[in-house]
Order: sequence, then structure tokens, then C-alpha cells
Amino acid sequence: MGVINATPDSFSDGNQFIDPDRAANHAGRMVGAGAHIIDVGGESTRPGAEPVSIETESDRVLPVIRALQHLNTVISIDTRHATIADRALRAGAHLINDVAALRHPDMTRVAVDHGVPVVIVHTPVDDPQTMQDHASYADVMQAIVDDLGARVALARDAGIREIIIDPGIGFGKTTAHNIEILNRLAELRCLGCPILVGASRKSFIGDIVGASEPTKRDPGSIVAHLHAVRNGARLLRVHDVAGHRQALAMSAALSPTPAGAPWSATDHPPELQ
Ligand code: HH2
Repeated sequence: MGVINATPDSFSDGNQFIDPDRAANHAGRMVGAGAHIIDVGGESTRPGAEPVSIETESDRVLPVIRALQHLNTVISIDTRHATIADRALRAGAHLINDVAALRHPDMTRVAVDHGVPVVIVHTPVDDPQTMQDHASYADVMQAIVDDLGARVALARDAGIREIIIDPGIGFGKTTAHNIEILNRLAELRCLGCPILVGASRKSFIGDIVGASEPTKRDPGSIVAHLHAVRNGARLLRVHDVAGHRQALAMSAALSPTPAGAPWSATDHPPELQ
């Protein structure tokens, strides 16, 4: 999953892809490099980010989604808001990446009405401004398994058939929590859903490798994501698609994945075909 943030303030690619043509060129390069999904967002959810109005978010993402149609690739809408998800799906998106984890009942209704897959991302609160104040868990992985498990059950009961789960790296988590999540990721497999991980360029990588500039964190991101794949991740949300594809192909050549089948550079996630 390649990232396109049509925002002025995203921590890594802010201000680069507000223009739909630039966004489409970049998305085309990511698809050419091996991305199977392009994730479009119009509101930064980095810790402390200012919320934006529905109309502003709409004005950012809809032109980009329309500009990506010619790529014939899967497009996800990265949002907390049901209205945005609904408009994005009508404009040509194919799945919802809900960074508020279906907290808002309208989002469930939109997913059911459109019959699309949903990514449920763990966060302790739906508020990027204060989520780091809630980075406190008796057992972080158990808290994520319990919370996502309850949300998956509700989503299934509501009629959502394809559900992807995401432990929400950096969403109300400390550096130590993020490391523990990557080490214990396999515990999420008990929920029976494909696992997505988005560690790309996040600040905990900077803390560990000493890179203050997000664009300098790709090598650390790749290692974190290879570890996630070995522990059960099926989808990776990344900025550097080419680097990740190369690393995954090399890793697959050296050793099979835990599922037994080596990751092939031409594989498509079966759930989304
Ligand atoms: N992380 C971000 C945004 N959306 N979606 C999923 N499923 N998983 C993630 O870990 C995730 C996500 C935050 O990163 P980014 O979009 O690169 O930055 P910003 O929030 O500043 O726009």
C-alpha cells in the first residue's frame, strides 16, 4: 500500500501531493514499483495534528481520487469521517482505511452500503491531538487484541465481510509500545483477519536510528516491516514502495514466510483481488 497524503502538514510527504496531477504521477510511480493499493488521505493524523473540516478534507482527496482512476489500481480512502468515506467511494475509491476504527456508526453503514473492505486501525482515542496522552497500557498487545477483536465482531455482525486489522503503530503508542507490537504481532492472528502494518518513517524509527528527518528513515522502516511480515503482516503501508519491494523479494528468496509460501514480487493480496 503506497501512501499519498494530499495535505499541507503530513509528517513525511506534507505539501507534496495536494496537486492532483503530482499525486497521480507519484501514485503511478508507486504502482510501477509494485504497489497494489494507493492510500489517499486528506487529514494528517500525526500526534498533535490539527483537525480539518469535512469540506477541506473533501476538497483535498476527491480530485486526487478522480486523478488516480486511469491507473486501474485499488484505491483506499484514509479517513476518520463517514461523509468523506462515502464521497470518496462514489468518486472511485475501493476500500475504507478507518483510522478511527469504526467508532462512528455512520462509517459502518457506509461500508455496508457500498459493500467494501475496511481497515480497522487501533487507536486509544479518536483524537490525534491528545492520543499520546493515552499511551498507557497494562499490556499493549493484549489491549490491541481485545479492542480490535470487539470491533471486528461488531463489524461482522453489521455485515462487513472483508476486514483488515492494523495495530496502529504510533497511534497513542510510545517507542517501546511500537517495538513490542512489532515483536508480538503474531498474537493478532487469532482474530482471523489479514494484518496491515504502517510503520513507515514514523518517529519511533527516528528515535532508534537517530534520523530526525522522516525521509531518511526508509532503511529502518524496511527492517521494521520485514520483521512485521515474518510475524504475520500481509499488507504494508509505505512511502518507499520500490525499496520495500526489493527488500521483500530478497527476503523471500532467502527464506519462506511463516505461512509457508515465499512472498513473490508479483503476488496480489488475495483478499483484494
Ligand atoms: N498511519 C498514518 C495514517 N494512516 N493508516 C493505517 N492503516 N495504518 C497506519 O499506521 C497509518 C494510517 C500516519 O502516517 P502518514 O499518513 O504518513 O502521516 P500523516 O498522518 O501525518 O498524514
